[in-house]
Amino acid sequence: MKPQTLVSQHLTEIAIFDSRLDDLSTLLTGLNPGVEPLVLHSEEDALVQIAAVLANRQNIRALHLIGHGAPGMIFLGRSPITLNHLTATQLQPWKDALAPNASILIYGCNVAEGKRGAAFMTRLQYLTQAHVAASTTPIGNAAHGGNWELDATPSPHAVRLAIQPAARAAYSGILMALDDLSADLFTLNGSAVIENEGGTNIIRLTPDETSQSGTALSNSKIDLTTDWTLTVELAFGSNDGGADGIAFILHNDPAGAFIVGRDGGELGVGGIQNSLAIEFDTLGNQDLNDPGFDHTTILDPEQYGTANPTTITVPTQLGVDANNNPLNIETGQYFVVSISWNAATNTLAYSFDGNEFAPLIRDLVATDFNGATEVFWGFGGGTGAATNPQSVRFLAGDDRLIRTDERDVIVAGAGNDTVVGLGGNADGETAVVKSVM
Ligand SMILES: [Ca+2]
Ligand SMILES: [Ca+2]
Ligand SMILES: [Ca+2]
Repeated sequence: MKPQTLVSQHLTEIAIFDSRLDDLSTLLTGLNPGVEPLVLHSEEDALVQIAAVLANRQNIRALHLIGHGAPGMIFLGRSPITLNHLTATQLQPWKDALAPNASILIYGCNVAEGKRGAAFMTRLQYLTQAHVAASTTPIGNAAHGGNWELDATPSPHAVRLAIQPAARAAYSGILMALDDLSADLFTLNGSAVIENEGGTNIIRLTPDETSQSGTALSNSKIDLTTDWTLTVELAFGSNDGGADGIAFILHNDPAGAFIVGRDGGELGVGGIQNSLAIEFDTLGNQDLNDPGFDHTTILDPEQYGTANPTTITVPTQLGVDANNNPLNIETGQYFVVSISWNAATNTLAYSFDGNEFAPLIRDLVATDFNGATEVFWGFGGGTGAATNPQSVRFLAGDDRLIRTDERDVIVAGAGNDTVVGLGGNADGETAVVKSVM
């Protein structure tokens, strides 16, 4: 036997951390002796980084993945690893480096939860031939509802945590991705992805690239026979010369949550049927009769590309700046947007950064939704020749956002990916409205 073979047969473990974890030093210093730490760069693809580290390695006994989680996904590096990323090609370096009967332990909240989580586990196990363990519940500090038990595993003896008990007890954070909100709520289409931004997970509707369109659409419908209020935060990028903006949409398109509209000035919602939108528009399109300043209007996305006007209410500036000029919203900051529906008076009202606009009073069910009293809701974004990164963020711990009953996560990747055949949407269930304010 050659000496280098003896060296390579030294069994080892690698703990791979997402750099954005709170209190990371507690976890790093609390590793078992002999476990190699690797902290991933947040701006680079995790699978590429892990493959580089595993290249030419053999007999790795355990890989520990530590990052924020949600059902069927773990947030490592630039974007989350979801079922769509688990391919034989991507995981060949893992398979080559792992020892027989090796373990992959995933420390992220709820990664193994539900059908989506189970499918993620099964595919990872199949492609790596390792024992895979993860949790169906939150991981982390007990005060936040967490623990450190990886309860989902086919082989409990293979679950040997890399982080020592004292460090687990001392860890203050929780490895939850989304404040129990957006992953369960939305299907992401087109360019939309979930990204971690300074420790908070947000939906990036468009990257800062040309000709993008993305939507985040609810998996459950919202009921127009009840009153509701939605409150979210929107950001439009920081290039005033950029474009095109974000639209809130309500719709009853036959494609349900699995649709993205046209890009550019149509804000990712153009062409979605049986729909109504509120736009926050950062580019004056002459062909759409836009004013030259950043503006808002309620409009009909079906009318884009027709001879009819899209606008229903008069386009209005979103606020005023210190010089009493129309407010520029391409400042990089998040603005609070609140949208409410009064069923008795058929009134759709909304505010942006505290400014209220002319409400729309009309029978949306008959006029816009082809008779449907329950419709999908969500957000679209578009870029054209001019670009900006455009994002939706949810107010942490704020239950003014409409909540639904528990859902499988459905996340489509960039482009026109087919959503993996898991979970259901458009099953006719009604969103449960909590704490309407
Ligand atoms: Ca602009
Ligand atoms: Ca526009
Ligand atoms: Ca602007």
